[in-house]
Amino acid sequence: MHSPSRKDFVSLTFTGSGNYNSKQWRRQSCWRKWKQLSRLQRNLILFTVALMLVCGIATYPAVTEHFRGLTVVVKEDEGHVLKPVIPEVLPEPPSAKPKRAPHKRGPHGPQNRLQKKGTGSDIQVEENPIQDAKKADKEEGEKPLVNRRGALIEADQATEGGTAKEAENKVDVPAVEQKDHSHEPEFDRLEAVRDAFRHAWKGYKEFAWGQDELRPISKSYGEWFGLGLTLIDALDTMWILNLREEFEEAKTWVSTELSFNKNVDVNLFESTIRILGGLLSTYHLTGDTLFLDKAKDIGTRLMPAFNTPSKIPYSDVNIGKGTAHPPRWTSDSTVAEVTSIQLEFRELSRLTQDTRYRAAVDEVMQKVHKLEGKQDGLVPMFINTNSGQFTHLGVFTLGARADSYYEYLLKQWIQGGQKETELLDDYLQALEGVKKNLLKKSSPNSLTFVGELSHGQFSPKMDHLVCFLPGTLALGAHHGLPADHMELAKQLMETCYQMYAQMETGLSPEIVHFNMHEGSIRDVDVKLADRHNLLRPETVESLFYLYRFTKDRKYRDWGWEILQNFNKYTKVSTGGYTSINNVRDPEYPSPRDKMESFFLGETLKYFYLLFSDDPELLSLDKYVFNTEAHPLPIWPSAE
Ligand code: DMJ
Repeated sequence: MHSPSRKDFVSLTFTGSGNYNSKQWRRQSCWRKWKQLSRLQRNLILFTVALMLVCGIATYPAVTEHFRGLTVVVKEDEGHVLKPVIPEVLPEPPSAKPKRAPHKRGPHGPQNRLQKKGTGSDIQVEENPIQDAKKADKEEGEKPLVNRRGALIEADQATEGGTAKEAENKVDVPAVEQKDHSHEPEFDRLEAVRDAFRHAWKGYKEFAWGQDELRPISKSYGEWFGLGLTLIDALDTMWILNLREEFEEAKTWVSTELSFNKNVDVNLFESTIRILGGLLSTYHLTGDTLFLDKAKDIGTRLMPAFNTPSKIPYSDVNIGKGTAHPPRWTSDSTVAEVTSIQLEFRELSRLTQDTRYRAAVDEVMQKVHKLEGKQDGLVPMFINTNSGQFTHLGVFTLGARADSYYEYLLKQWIQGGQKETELLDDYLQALEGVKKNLLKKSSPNSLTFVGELSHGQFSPKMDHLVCFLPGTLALGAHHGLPADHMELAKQLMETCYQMYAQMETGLSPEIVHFNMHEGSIRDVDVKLADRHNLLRPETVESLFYLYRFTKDRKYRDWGWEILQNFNKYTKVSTGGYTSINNVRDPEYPSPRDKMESFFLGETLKYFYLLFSDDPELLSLDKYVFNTEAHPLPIWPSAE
């Protein structure tokens, strides 16, 4: 705002006759002014101009690097040369190539059919680097497996000073064992995941230590909550991948630097799933009460969010001041956000014997259960914190803003020992709603997909976020829900894989639109604005569930392809991985300069679990993963 006394105006000076715009007039006038200056003034101006020129030349490469995604590479024989970041991503070490087991069933289905047809599709199958990689893999063939680093993995199971036993609030959950995986047929793939984690961690450690997110291209960081988000999100991944040194460093940071007594606004959902969830699962895996204490601290600080007229929580909390508020522009909260914090707060109550956390989140579920405005069990995307009613009625999606509502219905039922039938009923009904309203087939390859509904109008739009669904369906079937859930899971898994395989980089965009008209050339269209990939986990997550339950190796091979493509197109040579803007341009995928915390918290963890042959490594009969891939125990049946 301007102060009242200030006036903005444009001053125009008319020079009467003569063309003041003419070059000659300007040249003469400048020269006259120059001559009028003293010698000292002239020297000063000349010196400043020279200085600016020198600075400009010196900083030019750094500036252009930032804007063009280039990085300076020093080669011994060539001096400094500029290379695009993405081609400069580190190549896979040859030994990390997949060693195919003799019974391997390679990727098949619509993608292969597309290749054979040779239609006018704009997917350049022949020139596709993924296809080339596949060919190379085939040639490498069925070589015997060689364990490269077997001896390096230690089965050290010690937890920090046996503190779990000394804890005030004793919990009888055994710390997860660290096993030697070197004998496993997938050992090289596991090592590739560990390498990827180390590379991501290297960037984070060097340029963003203790900050929320790494910006790997500019070698800097971004702050969201100012709470070391990536570090906390990654704690249990490091434990599971047996990266003990990295884990210990991070733990020291948690114990000495992490403080929640900060005047910052945090998003209730994001900090619950990433921070509270990450701390609780790390406590369970390690038995170290440091993490439980921190979990209790953040959980308590988030509680003011529930002080609303309706008891539907606000989206934001100031964890230092203990105040909460909705976003500035509305008093609505997002349905997925208020219904996907339950696993964490319920577990916090169980561990602390303080019932307030669970009471708050259970009340939300009970309210949502009874609400009007659902369609066949499908929920709208917004809920008002004053009235407690759904708003923006008539729009239904399994993507952004609704996705994890469905996931948490099932997972809470599993967590609580399968007793809370309301949750199960809502889940089953919602799935019927999906089948009736949102499930369709694409053309030409009949891929089953989940679209969206807006006031009765179907849209064939599917977010990558929806790819959590195959995994959730499979998990339900594993826990005794109808077998057709598993059939649907397999079909949707194929679709999610195709969302990667049909792209030129082999990486899925954020959103696709499926073709439904007969005679379409290809199944998937991607709008210009939707071509980004944020290193999201959902497809890898589902591949993990599908492999665990079916043991069909194709799911691992699909995951392996995806990991290689992350390495090819998103790995930044100086450390870290970056989200990209364009999955359709393998020449220049256009780095976005951000590594999301869930890449370490979820994506890499699910890759590792997908390739691990140890069904006891986070058994799905003992653990349930929160929506940020943090495993929490399934409660013993007595509770
Ligand atoms: C994560 O924070 C969680 O998986 C959430 O449920 C959805 N968004 C991201 C990952 O895509």
